[in-house]
Amino acid sequence: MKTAIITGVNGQDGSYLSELLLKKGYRVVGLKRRTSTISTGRIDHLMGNENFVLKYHDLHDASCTQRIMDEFLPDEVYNLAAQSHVAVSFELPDYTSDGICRGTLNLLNAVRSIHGRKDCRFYQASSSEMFGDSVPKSQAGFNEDSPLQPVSPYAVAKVYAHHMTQCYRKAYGIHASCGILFNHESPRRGETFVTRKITMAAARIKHGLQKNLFLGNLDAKRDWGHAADYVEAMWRMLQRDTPDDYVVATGRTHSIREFLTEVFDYAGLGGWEKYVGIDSRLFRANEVPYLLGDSTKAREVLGWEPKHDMRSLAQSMFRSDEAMIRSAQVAY
Ligand code: NAP
Ligand code: F7E
Repeated sequence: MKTAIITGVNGQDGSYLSELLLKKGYRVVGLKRRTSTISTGRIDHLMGNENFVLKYHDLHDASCTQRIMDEFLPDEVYNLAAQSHVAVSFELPDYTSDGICRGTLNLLNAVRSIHGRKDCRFYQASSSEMFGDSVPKSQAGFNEDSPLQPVSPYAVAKVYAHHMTQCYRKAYGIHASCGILFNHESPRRGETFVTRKITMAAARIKHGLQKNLFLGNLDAKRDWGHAADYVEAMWRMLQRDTPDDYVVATGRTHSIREFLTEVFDYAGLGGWEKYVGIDSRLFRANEVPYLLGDSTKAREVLGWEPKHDMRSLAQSMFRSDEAMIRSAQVAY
């Protein structure tokens, strides 16, 4: 039985990846940080599985990282933990950078320390935010060779972690791969990211629980896929004989405005303009205006393909949020 360690296990991607690996027969050691309120909603359904182990860990705690690595001698490590909100990273630049930079380095050092005792493979959650405000040279979008031009503390930190992972791969022969994932969402997406904010608001407006929705820049464009599809690509990267970096994306881009239209029309609410206001406080100090990913390499080398597009994603997120409201109404 293979053992995989997942940092940020209770996050959106951690929950889907845990499900995938447990189905494949892995023992999953999920790492979560201590929070003052319970934060296991996305993984509660896995707690009864005897192959699922939950341990406390924090990106900022190097000794804990090393101890866990020595205790479990994992076959695979997926580094998904991060303060992952771009807008928040402008308010918490030190905290965001420390966690992503130092936290990734702690993990790489811990993997290096067991190298030789164990063929341990490492996955780094790199991000399309690293392309920043640059313009793709090809119409197909950004690929693995596109220049990185980060414009937020979050993205700058992710570039550091990305390069450090490549550095440890070259210097020490560690099987370390970076997935440059474009935005991926799901019904489990955090409630302050724009897609989930929109689907939750539409469901609440439809059921009379909310009147308005306030958003920032509606013109930014994103290449949105489904998180369940994207964790499959992470796993495939670590099954290759050779470590490498891969862009994971749908190859389609849409504005926030288009996502709003899709959700509000699907909800039967008609034009979103009746409900949506613009709040200048939700604009960012720097914006990433346009993201489109060219995942040709992942498709050709990993045999990976996304199953969802923006439309099916938006609709499934709305349905899930509406179902939650309906079940709450029945309960009360
Ligand atoms: P997420 O839902 O925000 O999950 C992040 C996880 O990291 C949570 O479990 C969080 O714990 C944990 N975490 C935060 N700070 C930590 C710390 N100091 N120590 C230990 N754990 C900590 O993010 P996601 O969408 O699943 O994304 C997974 C990874 O992929 C992240 O690294 C993100 O930056 C990256 N990424 C995401 C996307 C995307 O579109 N989703 C695209 C590219 C890259 P709490 O629940 O306690 O906060
Ligand atoms: O913003 C605009 C905002 O916060 C998307 C993270 O997973 O993907 C994610 O980062 C766009 C931006 O995601 C609101 O200005 C307008 O242009 O949903 P988001 P993100 O910043 O793209 C990347 C790939 C990651 O790696 C990150 O971890 O939507 N926008 N109005 C808004 N965004 C938010 N959050 N809230 C608004 O009210």
